[in-house]
Amino acid sequence: MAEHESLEFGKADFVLLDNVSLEEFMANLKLRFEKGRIYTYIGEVVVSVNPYRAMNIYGRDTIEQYKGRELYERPPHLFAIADAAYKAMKRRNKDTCIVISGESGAGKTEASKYIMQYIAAITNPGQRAEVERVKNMLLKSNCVLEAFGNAKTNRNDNSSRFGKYMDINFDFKGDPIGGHINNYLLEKSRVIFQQEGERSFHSFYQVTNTFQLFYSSISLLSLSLSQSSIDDGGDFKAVADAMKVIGFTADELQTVYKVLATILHLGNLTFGVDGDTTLIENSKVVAVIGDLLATKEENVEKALLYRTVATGRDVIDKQHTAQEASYGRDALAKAMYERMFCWIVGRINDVIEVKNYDAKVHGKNTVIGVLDIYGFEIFQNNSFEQFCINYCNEKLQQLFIQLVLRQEQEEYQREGIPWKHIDFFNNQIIVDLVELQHKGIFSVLDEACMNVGKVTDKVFLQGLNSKLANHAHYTSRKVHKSLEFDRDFRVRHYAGNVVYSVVGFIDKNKDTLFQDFKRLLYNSSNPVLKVMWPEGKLKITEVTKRPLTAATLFKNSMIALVENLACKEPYYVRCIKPNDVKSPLLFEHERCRHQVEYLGLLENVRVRRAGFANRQEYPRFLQRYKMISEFTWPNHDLPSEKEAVKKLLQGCGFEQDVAYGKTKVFIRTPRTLFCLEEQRTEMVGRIVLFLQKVWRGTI
Ligand code: AOV
Ligand code: MG
Repeated sequence: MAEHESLEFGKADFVLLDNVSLEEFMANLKLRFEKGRIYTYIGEVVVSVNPYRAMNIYGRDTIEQYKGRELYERPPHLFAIADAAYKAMKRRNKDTCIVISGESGAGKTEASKYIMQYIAAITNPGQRAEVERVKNMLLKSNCVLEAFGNAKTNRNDNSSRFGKYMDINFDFKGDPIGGHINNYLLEKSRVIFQQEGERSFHSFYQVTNTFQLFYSSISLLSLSLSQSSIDDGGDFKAVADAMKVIGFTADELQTVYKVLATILHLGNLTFGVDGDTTLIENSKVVAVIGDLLATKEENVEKALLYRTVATGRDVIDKQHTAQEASYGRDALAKAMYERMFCWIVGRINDVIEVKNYDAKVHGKNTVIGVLDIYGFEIFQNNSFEQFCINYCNEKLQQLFIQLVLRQEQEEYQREGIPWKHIDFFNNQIIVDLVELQHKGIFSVLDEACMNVGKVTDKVFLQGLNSKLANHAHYTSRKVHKSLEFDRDFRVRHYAGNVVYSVVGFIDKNKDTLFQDFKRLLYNSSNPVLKVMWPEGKLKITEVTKRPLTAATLFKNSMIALVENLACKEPYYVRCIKPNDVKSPLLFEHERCRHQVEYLGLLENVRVRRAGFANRQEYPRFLQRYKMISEFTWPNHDLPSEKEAVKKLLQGCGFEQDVAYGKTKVFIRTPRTLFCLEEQRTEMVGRIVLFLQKVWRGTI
């Protein structure tokens, strides 16, 4: 139970609700939101509601209040969770991770930044220069990655369009000595297409603004730009400064701008035909691109219009149709952006990677991982990217189910306490629907892509229908006439139904980029650009292997991510989006209820309570409550602290409501904790009164 919070703000921990019902849960959540208490616990899980306004709760003074404290000593806060993860890591030498989940716009990215800021603020009391450098890099990396990996969507003005997992490494003193970022599937299709009301990646607007390019002359960028919430010009400077601090050279920065400019120019290229010949209609653009890419104009033109193919022993140049050329142009634009993004992540990793650390001398270096992914999303039109993003969220929900249950179970086992099972909706069935070998949607997609001859999205849909028509979480128009279009299929996700259009699935999964482009970029005389395209050095005859599909790569990366998280001690932040209009005042009951349900928060409370609402290590418990028992105040003469706690609780009549583990006392109902707290408050009052009298000499 968190101290310093009166009931006027509702219950600081949902475990303390009188009845665990949806109504009470919602009432408490709403009350707290309205009172500006955006964080509430479920045991050690933080439930966070996006306030959509600046809160004065992240400053230095607040950090000081949480530093080194136990979770229950202060009102619920992200800082408390960050501190718990940090303490577990430091005290018990454990690798920990903080998993932040919730749908798009719920506040994950903001939370991850506050958590990193907190960790940076509480470490390195000795002010070691190298540690300060590392901290600065870690913090600065956020701004850079957001510029290139975030965009305005219809759900969030600063939506993460890539998944991010960041490890922070600590030395034996508990100071950060480095880190590593893993990035997951960037939504690169955004480079060439944005839904109505959305924008491309922030980086494009930052450069166009700064270099005074005219939006109207750039066909790739949507025109819906009146964004008071985004200051592109100001951000440009901040990003450039951050990149310089991280160590990007002037040449590297220039190359980044050139890549962005190239992509924008590519968007203006159009193709036509003259008899049998495909040609570029606005060839002036080609010269500009050649210039930007430090390569010859004719090389650019050739790569855009021809494809080198090996037929037996011969190598020939095959001309594209106008349609193929447009496809190639788009693929090039997307690939250049994605490559550059991965290269930026790689460059950041170069500078933050742990160096000169000898575990034999200094002891194990431990890790806190922070996971901030793209949240579950449903748009008007959902494609391959949404499918991947939503699958990623399914995986994390599955992990939550497993770990939250497993953790409880393991703790009871470890402490020798019997455990009672609580049912969850287990979304494993949906995870399987997507990723199962041979039968899952990804497998069907890969199979369709392997077909020789003309592979169409329709073939893929037929494959789905023949394999999955009877699946409880799959529907298509063939099975269910309520779907609007033939091209659609619907998945019943844990967080809601999503209708996906199969259009583009095959192309996006194959993710073909003609080898000619890779060679073009590899042969650039700009060395920075060249290193982004190492495989361009292969000759046409050397390229034979079929690359893994986008779906398979993503699936493998998700499986690896989950394995990595599962072997760390997890801490959870569950973010809730209060409304769809970014209002700080509106608590839309239905929207919130839906999230509470699919996140499994009520079950989370039940599990926590069916077990025990509260658990504390014996010494700590005794320290707090010893004044309420004559057996323990001011000191006890019992053989152990465990015995002393037993005696204390027997004396108060709470024997029925508690269990004694090996190192902790477990308290079943919150009421017991209340009573203990009440008695403590009363005794503390009496003791203070007594001492005052002693000081005044009246006793
Ligand atoms: P997300 O990361 O969960 O969405 P963000 O963290 O980007 O969501 O939050 C969306 C917006 O909500 C931010 O840009 C802020 O305006 C506001 N916000 C969130 N948390 C806070 C907070 N603690 N205090 C004040 N404002 C906040 V996505 O990346 O789209 O899944 O893909
Ligand atoms: Mg985000």
